[in-house]
Amino acid sequence: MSMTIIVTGGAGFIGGNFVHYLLKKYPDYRIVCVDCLTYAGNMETLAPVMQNSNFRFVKVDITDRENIFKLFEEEHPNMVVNFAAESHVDRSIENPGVFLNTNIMGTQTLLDACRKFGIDRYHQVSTDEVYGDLPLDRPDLFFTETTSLHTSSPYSASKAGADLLVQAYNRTFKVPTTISRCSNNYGPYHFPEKLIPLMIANALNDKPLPVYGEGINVRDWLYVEDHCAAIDLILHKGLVGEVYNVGGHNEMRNIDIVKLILKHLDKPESLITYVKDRAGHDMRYAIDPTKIHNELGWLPATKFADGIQKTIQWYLDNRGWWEHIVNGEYQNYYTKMYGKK
Ligand code: NAD
Ligand code: TDX
Repeated sequence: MSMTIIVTGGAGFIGGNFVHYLLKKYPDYRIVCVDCLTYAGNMETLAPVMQNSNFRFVKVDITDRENIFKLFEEEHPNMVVNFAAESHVDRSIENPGVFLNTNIMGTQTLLDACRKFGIDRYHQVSTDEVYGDLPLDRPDLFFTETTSLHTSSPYSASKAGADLLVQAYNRTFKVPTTISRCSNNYGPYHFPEKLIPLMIANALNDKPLPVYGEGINVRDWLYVEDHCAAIDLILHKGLVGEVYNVGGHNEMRNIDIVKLILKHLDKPESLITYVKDRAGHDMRYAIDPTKIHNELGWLPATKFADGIQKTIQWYLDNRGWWEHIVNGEYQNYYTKMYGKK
C-alpha cells in the first residue's frame, strides 16, 4: 500500500537516518520531511535523497500552526512521525524556554493538525529520560512502560510533557497515537555535541576529551538503525494508544566508551580531561524492551562492537560533514559551554 508519511526533524540525527531507512525500504511511499533547520538540522544529511521524486523537504517550524495546517491540507498524510525536538540536555540547562516551546507546543500543533485533518497514526518519538534515572548499585532495575515519569532536566520534563499531551489527545480526541521511548542512540549523522560523536571528533583533532564528573554514569546504547526498525514496526504493527520502550540491553559507563573510541583511533588516554559534572546528571538509564520484543518481534540487529566500529569509520569517511559543523557556529557554543568547566 502506498502512503504519505510526514517525518518531522528529518534533517537531524535520528530523523535523517529514518528518512533514509524509509525511502530504501518502501520505495513507493511518499516521505515529506518537515524541519526548521535549527543548529542541529543539516541539509547535508538529506543531500543523498533530495532528488528522489518520492521525497519532499519543507522548511517549517512545527510550532507554526498556519503553515503546518497548510501542509496537512496539501499532503493529506496517512502518518506523522515526530522527531523534531530540542534534544541536548546541556542546552536545556542553559535555556529551557525553547525546549518547552518546540517539544511541547510543537507537539500540540501537530496533534491539532492530525485532529483537524484526520490521520491513521501519529507517532511520538520520546526518550527513556522521561523515567528519570536508576541507581548504579541496583543493576536489577530497568525502565518498563509502567515506570512512573520522574524527570531531571528541562529537556526530559519537556519530553514527558509532550508524552502526556499525546496520551491526552488519544483519550479525549481519539487521535490514533503511539509513543516510543528509546535509549541513547549512536551512528552516522550524529551531531558532534553528543558524547560519542564529540569524542570521535575531538580525538581525531587531538583535542581534550571532556568527561563529566568521574565518567561513571551509565547509558544504554542502541545503533540508530535499530531504533528506525523499531519505529517502523510500531507504525505498521503497533497498537494505537500504546507506549513501547526501545533499547538493546547495552549499558556502558561513559568513561569506558571514551577509552574504547581512543583505542579504535589509536590515540592516547592522556587526551581524557575530567570536567565539572552536568547539573542534575542522571546516573543510569536501562530499558526493559520485553514488550516490543514479545508483541512486535523487535530485536536489535547491531552489536555494540560492530556498531561503534561502523560509526567511527563513518566519521573517518565523512570528515566534511562534521568538520563543517565543528568549524562553524558550533565553535561559539563549545567555547561557552566548556570554557567555564
Ligand atoms: P537532533 O537534535 O539531532 O535533531 C532534531 C531535529 O529537529 C533537527 O533537524 C532540528 O532542526 C529539528 N527541529 C528542532 N526544532 C524544530 C522545530 N521547532 N520545528 C521543526 N524542526 C525542528 O535530535 P535527535 O538526536 O535526532 O533526536 C530526535 C528525536 O529523538 C527527539 O525527539 C529526541 O528527543 C528523541 N530521542 C533521541 C535520542 C538520542 O539518543 N539522540 C534517544 C531517544 C529519543
Ligand atoms: O562532553 C560530554 N561529556 C560527557 O561526559 C558530553 C556531551 C556528555 N557526557 C556524558 C553525559 C551523559 O552521561 O555522556 C553521557 C551522554 O551524554 P549525551 O550524549 O549528551 O546524551 P544524554 O544526555 O544521555 O541524552 C541523549 O540520550 C537520550 C540524547 O541527547 C537525548 O536526546 C536522548 O533523549
